[in-house]
Amino acid sequence: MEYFQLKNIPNVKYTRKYSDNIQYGTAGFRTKANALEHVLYRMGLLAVLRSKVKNAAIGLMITASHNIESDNGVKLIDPAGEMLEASWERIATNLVNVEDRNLVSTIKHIIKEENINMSVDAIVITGRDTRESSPTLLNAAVMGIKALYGIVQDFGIVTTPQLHYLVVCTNTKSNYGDPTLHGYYVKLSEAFKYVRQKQINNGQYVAELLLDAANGVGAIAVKEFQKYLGTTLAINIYNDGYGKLNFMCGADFVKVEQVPPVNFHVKRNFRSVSIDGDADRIVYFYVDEYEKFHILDGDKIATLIAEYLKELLKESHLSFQLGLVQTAYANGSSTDYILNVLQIPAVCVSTGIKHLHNKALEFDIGIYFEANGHGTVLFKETVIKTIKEAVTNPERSTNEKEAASKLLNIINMINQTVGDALSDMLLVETILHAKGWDIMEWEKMYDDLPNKQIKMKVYDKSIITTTNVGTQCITPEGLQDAIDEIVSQYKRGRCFVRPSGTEDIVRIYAECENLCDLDKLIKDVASVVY
Ligand code: NG1
Ligand code: ZN
Repeated sequence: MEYFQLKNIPNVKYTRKYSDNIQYGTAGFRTKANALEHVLYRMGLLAVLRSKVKNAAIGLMITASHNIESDNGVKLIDPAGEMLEASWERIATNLVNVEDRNLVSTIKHIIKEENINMSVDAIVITGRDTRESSPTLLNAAVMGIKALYGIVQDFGIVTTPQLHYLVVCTNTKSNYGDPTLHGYYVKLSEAFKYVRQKQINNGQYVAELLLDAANGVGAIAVKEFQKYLGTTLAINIYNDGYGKLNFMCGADFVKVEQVPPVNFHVKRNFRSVSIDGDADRIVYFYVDEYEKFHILDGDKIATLIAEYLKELLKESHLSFQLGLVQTAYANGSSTDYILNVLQIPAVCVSTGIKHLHNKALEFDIGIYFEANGHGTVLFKETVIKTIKEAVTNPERSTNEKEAASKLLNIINMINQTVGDALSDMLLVETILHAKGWDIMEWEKMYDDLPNKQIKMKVYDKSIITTTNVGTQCITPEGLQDAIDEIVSQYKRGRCFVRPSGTEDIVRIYAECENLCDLDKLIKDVASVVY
């Protein structure tokens, strides 16, 4: 393409109206929705360039996940479902922040530097959450995509994991699944129903749960799932879209506040779940007969999955290298359990799904979960091939073949393209069903250390910089020493401070052996952050 065809760029409607710089952060660009139109237009342009470079379809998702309704955001999804490559995050940040008069020259520069063949067709697969601002932002992105002659395949309102799935299926030409929403629901629900077969309840396990959908897109997806699941799982949905998005509900609220969501009919000792605003996170919880709240978070989900996979591998006499990837927000007890009881390697990486996903790819079977409930399991192609062979191998015993067949169905139930609240829910339900467990039985796997997370507004969060997967402050000088001094006074104490990559706040996480010490520990640390 000759450069003169860039003459309609920038589009007058989408000029840069804000002078503040914005960063491609933990999950793309996120800020107040009304400051994002030019960002979406430019990300549309960039998605086309990325698609041409990779000669594959690229995803563009409009969401701000668990953030408040007035925020919004955008992220690009690479061809195999991964988050955008780090070097392109820098390109994106630069492109979004340049002056309008430098936009064309910046595009030309990217084309030259990345050696982009502009004659290659570009496909951008778009999706959005239920936020009021999302349609306007989608229009801006589409204008950007069309300005560089890209092809738009819009799937409308979808969950973030559904969009990852659609990108992967489009690029792998049906190897992973059918690139439609129907294909997504069929793939996951058929595998779920097959494992359960005719026996819907088992032991203490009852096939019914309460679900808080955060008033987000997850409510739409769950209702759709219900059609495919039939009577195999009864899901009672609360916060299904009529209330305010993520307001006192959803997985982030329940995990951080450690209380049930609003507008939720709590049933004592009853299995309940909360998903977040774009349905990529899930936590389980229940309230006991003494009104005590119990949370079973991403760590508990990861350990449950790891233990079950280990059992199935043993039963099928298959041997693969299992690994579990966490972040520093993982409860210390979960890491001890993984290392000492499950005897599986546990690796800690920086916050943000891309770090977990990339690390998990290093194992034959890599399980990754953030404590907030965002995670999935990745199986190497060679592993899947071996399991498939085991299912039909006449030299194997019936037991071995059955275990291998269960493994295969579990693989089909998992959205390997990214953490997916609904796929994770089907997986947890399958495991609890297989074990005949209720939620109390599952909780007994290990006891969480008392823990707390708070958000702090500071004048400028960029003053705090960190190292060692976000657990040690480098600046401001002296801050880490002060934190270490406080933490050393608490038994099994651990506390760290890092600036959020998705909100204009600083996060403080603390855990220690005694619940009665926890508030003091976190308050003392908060007082030195000011
Ligand atoms: P930040 O805001 O950078 O802490 C949060 C979550 C991440 C990840 C992203 C994207 C915590 C402590 N942090 O990132 O794990 O999920 O949002 O949604 O939960
Ligand atoms: Zn989310």
